Amino acid sequence: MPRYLGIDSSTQSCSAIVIDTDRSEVVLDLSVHYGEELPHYDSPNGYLYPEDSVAQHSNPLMWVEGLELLFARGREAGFDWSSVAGVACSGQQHGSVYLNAGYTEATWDPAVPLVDQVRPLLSRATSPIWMDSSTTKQCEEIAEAAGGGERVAAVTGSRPTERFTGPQIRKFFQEDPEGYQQTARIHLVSSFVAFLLAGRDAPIDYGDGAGMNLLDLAQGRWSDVMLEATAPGLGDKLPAVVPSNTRLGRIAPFFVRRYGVNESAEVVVSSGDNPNSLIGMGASHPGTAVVSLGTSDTYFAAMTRMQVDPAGYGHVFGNPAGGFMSLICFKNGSLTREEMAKRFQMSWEDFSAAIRQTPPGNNGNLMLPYLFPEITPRVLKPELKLYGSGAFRSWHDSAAAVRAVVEAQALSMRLHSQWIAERPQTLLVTGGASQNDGILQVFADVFQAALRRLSVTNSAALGAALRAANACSGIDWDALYAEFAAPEPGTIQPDPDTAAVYDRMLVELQRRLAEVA
Ligand code: XUL
Repeated sequence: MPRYLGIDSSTQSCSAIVIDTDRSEVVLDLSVHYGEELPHYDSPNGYLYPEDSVAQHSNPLMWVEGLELLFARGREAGFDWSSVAGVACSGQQHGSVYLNAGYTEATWDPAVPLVDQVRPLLSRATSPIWMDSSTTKQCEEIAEAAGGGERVAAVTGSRPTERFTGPQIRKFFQEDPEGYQQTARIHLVSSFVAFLLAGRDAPIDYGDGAGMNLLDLAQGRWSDVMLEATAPGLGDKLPAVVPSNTRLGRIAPFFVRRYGVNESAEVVVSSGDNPNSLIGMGASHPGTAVVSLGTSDTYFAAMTRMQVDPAGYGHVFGNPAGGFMSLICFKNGSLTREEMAKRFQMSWEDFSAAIRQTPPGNNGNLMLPYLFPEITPRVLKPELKLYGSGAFRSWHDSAAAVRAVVEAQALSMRLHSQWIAERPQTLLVTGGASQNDGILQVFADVFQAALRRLSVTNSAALGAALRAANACSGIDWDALYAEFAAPEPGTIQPDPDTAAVYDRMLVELQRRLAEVA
């Protein structure tokens, strides 16, 4: 039975993809939007507090109900769940779920909705998620106790970071010591879903575990120093940490009885959405980097040897295919590009044309493109700052302004990914803006790398399905990528004549950033 299920429990929705490895086909692709389909959780976008709140939580029961709904939807659509041989999950990174000691006794009763069986097991009603940045104090305390931010980065792959699970756990321990005391198990969103599927305790993998500021990434085990710096008795509350291809055994009988899943279907350990996406985009080998041009822009790539960003912006996670991966997040992505298009009333065709009309290097015009506070590099007072000709600086040169925003974004991405030893020969691009040829040519020239577009849309769920196939049947990554994650035909080649221009511009950008960041 060569069918494998990947489930992604993400911020706004959860989704399921089933791949058939014999037919090289995706045979099921569905999703449940929390805000629309589970309105009783009062979370139109999947979280509970207003968008601009520093604290951000979700109701973990919404994730449980969403998961069951996926199985129900599949059955309603006539999908035969008994054809699935293995399942793996992906979860939004960093979010955490808190269970009391009752979790050890949990055996899901097929006659009762899962959500009603999980409710009494929660020791904390809500789950902090990756959008929460309320733990600056805890990050400072952890850094202090563990020998400084750089030391923490050297061990865990990231400096203490507000949204990461360790600082969030510390905050819970400080604000609700009794709740912390009653917590017997702390899961990540991803391992929580594996716990639901397996119906018994589930470990955390190196991919998602690295997003906690708790894992000794090089050693592949929880770091005693980090556990101690975070909260008392934390080691006992965390599941085991294991490689990303670990099989956890059969799916819980609950899913067999209620939805007709095959009783011998195996559950594979979960991972985070970014590590899963690395797989779903076929990018787990060093030399290929993924550039995702979305609401935020992200850059991620496999790395063979663990290295950390000396500037402290980038993160290192476990690569599910072995080794490590980098992840760098730039907050000023599409919304900042859109601001330019709006300001000059341009369509995306006009936007592309503006880039074509202007030369690489933009006649010396340069922009610092910070419409919003930026995390890479840290810019707290956002501003669109212009340097260059008078017409450009007074916003009278629309074509130059458009090129400037894209060049600055691409150059900043190159600059802030330089700490990764492997230079990419190929960039795989995805996300809304990857449809724009003008934008892509700038990225190819700035990086002096060939660009290929990816057509995969739900890379996290697909990556989970590919991980299930790899772990359960041993099909190797290259064979899976060729069938399910091949980039679109055609390559955008860099123009070698632009290399020197962008080398110079990179130095100029760095100089300007030093003035504001
Ligand atoms: C990564 C991060 C986000 C979430 C989104 O560090 O915070 O990409 O994983 O789900």
